[in-house]
This record gives sequence, structure tokens and C-alpha cells, in this order.
Amino acid sequence: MEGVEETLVVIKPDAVSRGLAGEIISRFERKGFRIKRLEMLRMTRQSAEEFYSVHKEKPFFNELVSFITSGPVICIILEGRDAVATVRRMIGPTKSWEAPPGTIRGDFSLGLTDNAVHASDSRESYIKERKALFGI
Ligand code: FUP
Repeated sequence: MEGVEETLVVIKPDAVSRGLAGEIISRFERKGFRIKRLEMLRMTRQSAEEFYSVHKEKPFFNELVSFITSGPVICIILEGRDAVATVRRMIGPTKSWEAPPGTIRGDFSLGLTDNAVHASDSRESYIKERKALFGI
């Protein structure tokens, strides 16, 4: 298929603890993405800092790292057509309270730091995030 690529999704601790993982994974499967790899893990402080290193200088960096390490996350590599952009559209904008119905954040969250899911925003981010989480 033309334009097939991979992206990374992280189901964040808020969504995992609320029992939303199945529903979220199901949306990606129904859309047609293939799960290439899936792992539930608790990020260490070190892997979280590497994962979020683009935000190192931001005032919310500590809050972000504390939150993402506060409980287990589910890390998923998805493969499909135009995966990076398509998955970003499916999750919706960062501020969940503004996210449109039909998007994952729009349907399941009101949070900012705790906004249910993360997805790579570019091919470069995907490579870097995959390395931080899976070491590959
Ligand atoms: P996104 O790519 O949609 O996850 O959003 P950003 O890259 O803008 O933000 C990265 C993470 O920082 C998101 F989980 C939201 C969080 N964040 C805050 O916690 N506070 C802020 O003021 C801005 C972003």
C-alpha cells in the first residue's frame, strides 16, 4: 500500500487506570492500523526524560515527567497509511476540553497533561520516541 509508515502511541496513566485501553486500541484497529508491537510498562524517570526531551526547557516539564511515570502506560507501534498524521487526527488537539467529539481526547478526557494519549507528531519524533521506550 502506498504511503505506509509507522507511528507510536502511548496510552497514558489516566486512561489506563480508567480502563479505557481496550476502547482506544480498538479505534486504531477498526480504522485499519496494524499493531506491530505493544507493551505495557512503567516508564522510569530516565526514559520519561528522554521521551519528552523536546520539552526539557518548558515550565511544565517536571509535571509531565511525574505524570507519565505515575503509573503503567501502554506503548504501541502502529503501521498503516500516513500513520503519523492520521493517528494525530484521531487523537485530537492537546487541550482535551477543546478536542472535538469523535477524537480520542474529545471523547475520553478533559485534561492537558492527563490527556489520555500521546502520539508521535513526525517521523523524527517517532524514531526518537521508539528508541526511548523500546530501545530500538
Ligand atoms: P501533544 O503533541 O498533543 O501531546 O502536545 P504537546 O507536544 O504540545 O505537549 C506535550 C505534552 O505536554 C502533552 F501531554 C501536554 C503536556 N502539556 C502540559 O502538561 N502543559 C502545557 O502547558 C502544555 C502541554
